[in-house]
Amino acid sequence: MKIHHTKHHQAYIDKLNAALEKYPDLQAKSLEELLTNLDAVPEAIRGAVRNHGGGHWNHSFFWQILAAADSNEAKLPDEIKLLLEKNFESIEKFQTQFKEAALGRFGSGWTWLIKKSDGSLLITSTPNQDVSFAPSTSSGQAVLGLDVWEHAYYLKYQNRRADYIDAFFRVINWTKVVENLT
Ligand code: MN3
Repeated sequence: MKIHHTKHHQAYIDKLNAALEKYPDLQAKSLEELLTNLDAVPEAIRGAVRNHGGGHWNHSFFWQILAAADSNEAKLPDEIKLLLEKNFESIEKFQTQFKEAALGRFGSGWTWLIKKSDGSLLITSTPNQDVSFAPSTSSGQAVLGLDVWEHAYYLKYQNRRADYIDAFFRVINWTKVVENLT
C-alpha cells in the first residue's frame, strides 16, 4: 500500500502536472472540472489528463475509504447494512456481486459502488483510470471504489485478485462511506 501510494499514485500526479505545465488556464481549474469536461481540454493532452488526472482522482478517493481492520471505522453501521440489504438483498449478495464485478474487470480498472440520482445503489466497473463520476455526475456518485489494477495487489497477492478483494472487505472505512452517501 505504501508503494502504491508513494510510487504509483505519485506518478499520476507528476504526469498530470507535466501535461498541464504549458496550460496555466487549465491549472486554475479543479481536477473535477477537468475530468467532467474533457472536451474542453486540448486534444494534445486530453489522453494524459484522462489517464493521469483520473488516476489522481481515483486514488485520492480510494485511500479515504480504507481503514485499519477491526477499527471502529471498519465496523458496518446499521444504516449501511439496511441500505445494502435493501439494494442487494443481503450483505453476502452485495459482496458476491462486488467481487464478481472486480474479478470480471478484464485488465486494469476499478470497481465501484455508486449512488444513482434516484437514491438506489449500483455496482459498476470502469476501465483504466476513467472517471465517470468525479465526484458526482448524472451517472451517479461514487460511494465506494476498489482499485483492481495489478499494481494494487501483485506485491502481496501475486496473481490472486480474489484474495485481495476478500481482504478489501475487512478494511472498508464505513464511516467515510456514510459521508459519501450524503
Ligand atoms: Mn492504483
